[in-house]
Amino acid sequence: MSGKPRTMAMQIAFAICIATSGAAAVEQGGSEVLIENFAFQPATLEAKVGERIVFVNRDQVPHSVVGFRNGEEAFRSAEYIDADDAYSVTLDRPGEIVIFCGLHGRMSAKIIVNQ
Ligand SMILES: [Cu+2]
Repeated sequence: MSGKPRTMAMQIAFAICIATSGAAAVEQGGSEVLIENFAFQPATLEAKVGERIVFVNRDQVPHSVVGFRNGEEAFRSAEYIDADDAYSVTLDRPGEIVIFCGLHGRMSAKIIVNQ
């Protein structure tokens, strides 16, 4: 087995992992956002860089999570987070993130990420 290409592929995979799924070893504690009654709870959350946020769908219908920072997409869950499923993301930089559900545009929340 040649180590090098595989190592690089793993590094890339790890970087993507940090950006999108949050399954990173750098997490320092974390917070939970519930998706319940077609709303994110809490509607506003303060968090820190490096913190892992877990979105849990408590509704009996699918939802999704899309985060925007300065009008640009910062992260996006799978198209459907099914009932009692979860999606997590690790916050990689400070700023304000507006969260939407990709399926129900009126559902929104805010995460304020502090340094
Ligand atoms: Cu939804």
